[in-house]
Amino acid sequence: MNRPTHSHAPLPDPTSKLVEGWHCLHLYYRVDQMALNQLSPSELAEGREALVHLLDPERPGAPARLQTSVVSGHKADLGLMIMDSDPLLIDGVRQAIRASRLGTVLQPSYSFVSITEVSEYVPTVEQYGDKLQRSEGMKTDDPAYTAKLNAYGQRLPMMNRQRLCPDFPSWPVTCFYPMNKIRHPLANWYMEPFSSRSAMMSEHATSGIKFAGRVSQLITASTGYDDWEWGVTLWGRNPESIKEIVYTMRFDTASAKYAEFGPFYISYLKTPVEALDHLQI
Ligand code: 76R
Repeated sequence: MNRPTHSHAPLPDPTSKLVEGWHCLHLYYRVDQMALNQLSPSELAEGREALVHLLDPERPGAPARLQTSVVSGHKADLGLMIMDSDPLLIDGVRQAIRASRLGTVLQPSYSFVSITEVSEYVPTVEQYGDKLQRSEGMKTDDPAYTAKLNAYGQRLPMMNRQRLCPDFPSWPVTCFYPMNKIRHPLANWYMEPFSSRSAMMSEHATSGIKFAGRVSQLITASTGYDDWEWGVTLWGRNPESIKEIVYTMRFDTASAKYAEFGPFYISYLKTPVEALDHLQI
């Protein structure tokens, strides 16, 4: 973007919205059985109804994206993934849960705050062309080269839209975990030149593309927003693909040498009604 830099130029209006893309919040809750036991049947019914409405992604005023899942293991019972251009609309869901009849029942166990981004390693059309010449030895006068370049140029705006304002897949299994690129004296990602980081991310992308149709990934950025640098959300067509992609990527140099990971949450997509039924609320 070309913004005038002389001192009299007006600055953009202060805003909590991003110039492009969305805010993202992953929320995890554990059911407190003691609190649940204390609700009367009518309070419980009221709480259930309010929550089902609140978590309905189609209700008026709902955040742009809202997905509910039930979590395996003791880390959590209920998982929510929420996205919107307005961070306070997202946070409103969290506050409404807390303030509802089920607010004492659903105890927060983990959260992760991030924003969408187009990674600096997504090649521009020009960089993609350079890559075809360098690594695939294609010549610029080859019609196949022009065809590939045009196809990429056509796909790129859609791909970037999906990175910034993603549709959530409805595949049954989802996995979330935060990660960093390490800053160890012997393996410091941030001391590597862009060219070598870019080459490693290209290797990473190549290994990821093999999972097309089985795993859908969304990388959200959290440097400055949460305790890790990225959040990784995966949706799997089946459960084994999640294990397979995470295992396979451990061998990419970008992961093998430079990545460290936080807690993993594996969960199964459900409608709010199904999720509450499953949690026996
Ligand atoms: O966005 C794109 O699809 C372009 C290529 C690409 C980038 C730039 C890409 C492709 N990733 C990118 C960036 Mn990824 N990714 C992860 C993990 O478990 C691990 O070892 C790592 C966790 C998975 C499973 C995964 C999957 N990726 C990133 C970044 C940001 C780095 C930065 O900006 O500095 C991280 C942290 C990260 C981590 N990645 C893909 C995948 C898959 C499946 C693909 C192929 C997507 C496709 O084109 O279909």
